[in-house]
Amino acid sequence: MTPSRRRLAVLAAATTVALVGASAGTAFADPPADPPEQIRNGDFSDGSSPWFSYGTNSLGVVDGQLCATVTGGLANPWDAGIGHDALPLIAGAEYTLGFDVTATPGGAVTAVLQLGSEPYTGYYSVTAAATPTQQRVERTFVAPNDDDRAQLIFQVGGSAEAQTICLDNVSLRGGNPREPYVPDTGPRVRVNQVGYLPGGPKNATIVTEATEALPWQLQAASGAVLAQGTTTPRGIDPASAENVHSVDFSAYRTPGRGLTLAVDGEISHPFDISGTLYDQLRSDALQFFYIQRSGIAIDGDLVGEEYARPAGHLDVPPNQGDTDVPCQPGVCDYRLDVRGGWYDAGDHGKYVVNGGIATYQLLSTFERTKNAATAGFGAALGDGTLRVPERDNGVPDVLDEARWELEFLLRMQVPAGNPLAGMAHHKIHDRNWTGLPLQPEDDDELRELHPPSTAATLNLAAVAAQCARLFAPYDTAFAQRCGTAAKTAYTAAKANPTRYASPTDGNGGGAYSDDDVTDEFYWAAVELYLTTGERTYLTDLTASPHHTGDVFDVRGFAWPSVAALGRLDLATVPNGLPAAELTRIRASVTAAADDYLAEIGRQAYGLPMPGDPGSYFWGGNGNVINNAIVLATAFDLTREERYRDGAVQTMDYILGRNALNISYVTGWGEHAAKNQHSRIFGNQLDPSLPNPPAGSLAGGPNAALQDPFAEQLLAGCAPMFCYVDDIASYATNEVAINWNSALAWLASFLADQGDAAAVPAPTCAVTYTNYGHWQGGTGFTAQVTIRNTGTATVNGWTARFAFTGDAKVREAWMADVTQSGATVTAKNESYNARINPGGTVTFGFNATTGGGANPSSGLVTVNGGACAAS
Ligand code: 9MR
Ligand code: 9MR
Repeated sequence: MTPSRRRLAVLAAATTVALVGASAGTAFADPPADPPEQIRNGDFSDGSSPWFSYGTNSLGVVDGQLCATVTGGLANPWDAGIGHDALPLIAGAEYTLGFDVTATPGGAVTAVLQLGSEPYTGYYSVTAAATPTQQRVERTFVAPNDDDRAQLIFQVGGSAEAQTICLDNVSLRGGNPREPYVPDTGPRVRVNQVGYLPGGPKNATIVTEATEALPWQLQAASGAVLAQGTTTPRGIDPASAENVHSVDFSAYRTPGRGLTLAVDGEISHPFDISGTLYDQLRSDALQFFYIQRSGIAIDGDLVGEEYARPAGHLDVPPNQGDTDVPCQPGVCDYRLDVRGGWYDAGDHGKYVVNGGIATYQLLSTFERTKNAATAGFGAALGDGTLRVPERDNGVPDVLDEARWELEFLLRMQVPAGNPLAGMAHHKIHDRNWTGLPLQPEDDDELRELHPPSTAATLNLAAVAAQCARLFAPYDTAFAQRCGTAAKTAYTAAKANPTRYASPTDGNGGGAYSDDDVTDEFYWAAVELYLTTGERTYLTDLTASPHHTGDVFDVRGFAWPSVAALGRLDLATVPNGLPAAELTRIRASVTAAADDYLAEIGRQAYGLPMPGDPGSYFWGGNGNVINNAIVLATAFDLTREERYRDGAVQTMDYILGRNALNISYVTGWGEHAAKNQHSRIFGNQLDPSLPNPPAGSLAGGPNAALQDPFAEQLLAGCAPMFCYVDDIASYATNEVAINWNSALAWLASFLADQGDAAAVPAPTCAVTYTNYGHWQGGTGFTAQVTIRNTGTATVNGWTARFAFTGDAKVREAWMADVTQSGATVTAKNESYNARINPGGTVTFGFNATTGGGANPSSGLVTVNGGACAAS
């Protein structure tokens, strides 16, 4: 029996029980005079959200009513339904359920209040004989159980004929006034529960009534006092509406474990001071992607048996996808094999726009290792560093992981010979929303391709272009496939520049609509330019308003606003822009970073995000981290420590220095989120399932309260409190690939900082001279000169740099040169090991290339230290 059949059989039995068990008028408590409304958007004035359907052919608002069409001849009433989740029921309290209903031509509609997951225990139900003439049904009953997340389903299946069913003015009033929800915020001293880097900033926030400075003590695990001082009163923090003080104990730099901060009679959660805090977070955050993979069995030997599961969506029943997927009716007449990729989030949908930014950030995590002085050419991200099936294949594992999604994104491209060839379908997902929990292999919904969109096409163009340059050293055929797809997509997007995904196409999957794709055009042009060096992309990117516009919003960037991705890459990936242009672009990154630092200074919790409700939105943790990525990039560009400090402080917020005293990353910190909304990691609903794996980031506080659970629980919350670690709250507490990709990038940066010691002044300067391409363009000759600008004699040297694309050293002189991937390592010969202060050595090489941009390397290190370019 498939899980959904099991669920429906139980539901049928429960319905009968509920009809017998519930009767009106036996209230145990006096109903309040004005009983509260529990249903959200019951008059559908706000579209169809948060309503959903299953087993129907369509769901939408028509003339102000919520209407669904249902196929005739479904075996059971419960084979199709329209529903609302997260209704709070209080045992013994009285409720009135009311709704207007029509059915055309006419049939039974049963409203069932039930447990929202297996065994779908029924609490109450009522059946209406619905006709084309609207009738109002209203019943009063007493709830038999407590349930914070009850589900209301209108069962609309089982008629012999197809039906159109419409609902209006759905209402569930009743319940005693609820106790206001008071989250457990633990000790009033808020710290980064994971810890602090020895040489980095160390800040904490204290919630207190006190208005005068208070003494603080940093304590060892033994209780011994390691440092002390006084707090800085900060007044009422607008984001949390609490009176707070801050503490800066940065001056204490000694590594230790289990430290605490004591202030105002409270002791913080324990934390470490260590230079290796983030090494494991880097791999945990990246490991999330393997566990989210579609179309492959997850291997328990790699990630632990609790996360092992069969492959999802390979057309093994009851799955209906993803190897031969039709379009939504009327959208196309072909079918595509779109297997693979990652599940986007807590749902089983796969969306090209969000897959785009997530893939970009994994690829960028890798690309940074070629251009950032602290990233050491990627040893920590190399082959064999992650627990993925492709480990030990000679390709860095983070690239293997990104490729899993890249292959899916390429499959979403409309094949040649079809209308809109070269564009990418916006998304593929279930026709109807499924319930929670649900393992991918158990999903029996029809999967459909949604119309191609310009935004999706440009996401494909951008990341396929990145793919082309980054995979070139490892897999020429794949890199070329990416390069061709990128160009084809870009051309198709230019021919179809305004095909927007519909904001109302959101049943069974997220809409991911976006009606401004100028930023996607800019990003794609940048990536294509960086990869190919071709003038046509340079012309386009230069003409974009985003090339000179302010792309670094104070509230961060995310999937709908990607101009920042282009700007960051122009600033960091070597390219042929004129020096003055590069200077301007890099200055725009540092200017944005300065703004974020100023914001960090204003926020008592030290995050780079303003404190108003508009700054706390769906997935805001991703935007907060993306602002830290701008700070980190500013550090990579300038090596100015204040930018690194800003990135560290942002992580403090994510890992516990916040009003809820919670780490938003599963498994990290004393008190961490663990019930994120996910069909796979449904432990809160089914204890036999795991929680999300360590390293899973929650979306975070969302003052707009966009799911019914958060809305009923958190009404009136101050912005930073608008979060609940409950699986029902998808608008505050989901996992998603684009948030985890941001976390992975930042964790990797922080891991690279080690102790965060003072940045050493360079003791070398290099000149990298490319003498130009040979005739026929098959290669080039280059020379590197290293000058010792320090005061000590260098005795033996190893220089490193990386090519941007496919270049391969063929032969070298005056150094012993080897190459791994794009990274070139040059060691001195016996005769030129010594470089006196002020002296120089030079080596040269011939390299072959199949084409593409071939700018001078942006970073050369000597004996591990970054050299100044000269
Ligand atoms: O699980 C879905 C989550 O991934 C989405 O972010 C969210 C908004 O689109 O919707 C969730 O699905 C819910 C649906 O919208 C309404 N019915 C219940 C679904 C699960 O809670
Ligand atoms: O991250 C998305 C957020 O920016 C939107 O406001 C929200 C509502 O449209 O959707 C979020 O994305 C969800 C997607 O629609 C469906 N899969 C889960 C995503 C994360 O919640």
